[in-house]
Amino acid sequence: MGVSFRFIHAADLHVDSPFRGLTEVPPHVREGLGSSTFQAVRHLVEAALREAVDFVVISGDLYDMADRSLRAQLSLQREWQKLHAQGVRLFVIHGNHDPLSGMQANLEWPSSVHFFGADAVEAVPVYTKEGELAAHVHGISYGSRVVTANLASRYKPIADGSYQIALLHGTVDGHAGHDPYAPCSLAELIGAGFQYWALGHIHQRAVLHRYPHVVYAGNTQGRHANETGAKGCYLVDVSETLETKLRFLPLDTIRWETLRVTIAGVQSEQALLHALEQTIASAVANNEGRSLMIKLRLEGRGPMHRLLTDAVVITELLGALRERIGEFDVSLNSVPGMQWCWVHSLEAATGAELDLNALSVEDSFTGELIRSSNAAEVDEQAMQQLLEEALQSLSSNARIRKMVRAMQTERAAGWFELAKELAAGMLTEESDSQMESLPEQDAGQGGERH
Ligand SMILES: [Mn+2]
Repeated sequence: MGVSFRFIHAADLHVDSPFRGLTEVPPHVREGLGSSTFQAVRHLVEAALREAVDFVVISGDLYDMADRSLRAQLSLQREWQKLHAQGVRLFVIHGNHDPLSGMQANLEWPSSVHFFGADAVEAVPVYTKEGELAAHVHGISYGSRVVTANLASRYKPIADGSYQIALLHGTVDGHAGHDPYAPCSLAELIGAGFQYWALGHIHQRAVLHRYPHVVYAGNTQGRHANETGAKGCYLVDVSETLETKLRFLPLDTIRWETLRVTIAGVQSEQALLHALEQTIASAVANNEGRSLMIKLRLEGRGPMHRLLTDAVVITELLGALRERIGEFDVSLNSVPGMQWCWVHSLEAATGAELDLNALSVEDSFTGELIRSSNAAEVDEQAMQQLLEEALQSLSSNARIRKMVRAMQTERAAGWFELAKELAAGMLTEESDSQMESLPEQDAGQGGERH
């Protein structure tokens, strides 16, 4: 029999992340974003004390930059002192964003904080507040930014019946869109003899396996439009029989969301604006009191499509929405430090009203286009060839070529579908407008097929 204990697993705090590339952001939003990664750490410590955990583990990337900002270091020092004062131990490994080689201020850290070194995997016993041996925490930090070696294979459990926790900053089974640092396989982690792999590096939280547990805590605060949804840490309860229970605790102050709005059935600008506002209002109401960074994405097919292909219209619509959000709930946006929402972008991925099925049987150029694209969609080689031909004019620039290639593998099918609809839409619209300009008797003849 072991002892029951409770700990928090967090990772990827990225304290003092800069929020670049956001234009036209009002001061309260800019300030909110700037302090959000700091706020998440305060929430982490509050949660640890509120939930009376025995210890906390953090699996790398505490700082956003290898050369840590002084503000970030002082903030963490202050927060860790609160844990120390309550007898809560903290175990830290550093990751690719904050390797040990980075510039660090000469600060005194509370003695209860354990920073793992980069030379070897170290195992540290950890005790409950009552002084019983609860677990061993194993870890190794990144010495420099790029670690391509398999670190997981260096972890060896201590077979004394205590719970074995391994802190690792790395990539399990490869992960699209992430630097493949410290790569390892899930099978390898499962077979290593540990009860809990506390992982960091991938910012989307995920429980990859239970018994043994292999867990990404995800980051504590979303940092851009692609890090959507609630962000936080896992509260882990271990029973005397080593039963392990996880509970997600949100720590974020600002949430990034993509809200999809369909234009199907929307007949006017007024109705479109109304639909967008309704979507925003309900997202705000369902956001657990957090501030909201919103990307609006218009989708579907409908009569408003043609209007939305005009970039000026999109810009004006976005501007109008930003103004109206400020008005439709004054209490939401005017009190400093209170919950707010901001639409950081509006994009239209809409289509004209088309009946692709009906068009595909037409004996016309449009029909032929749809038929051949339908055929290519199920034939990867044909699709690749068409894409390569289409993108040839871009391939003279090495950087663009590289970028296109990287995107191509992931998105080819999506692009193709989009291109088909776009082309069919353009052709249909063109023939519509030609029809309008033709004298009636000519339009009516239509005997010859092209
Ligand atoms: Mn990270």
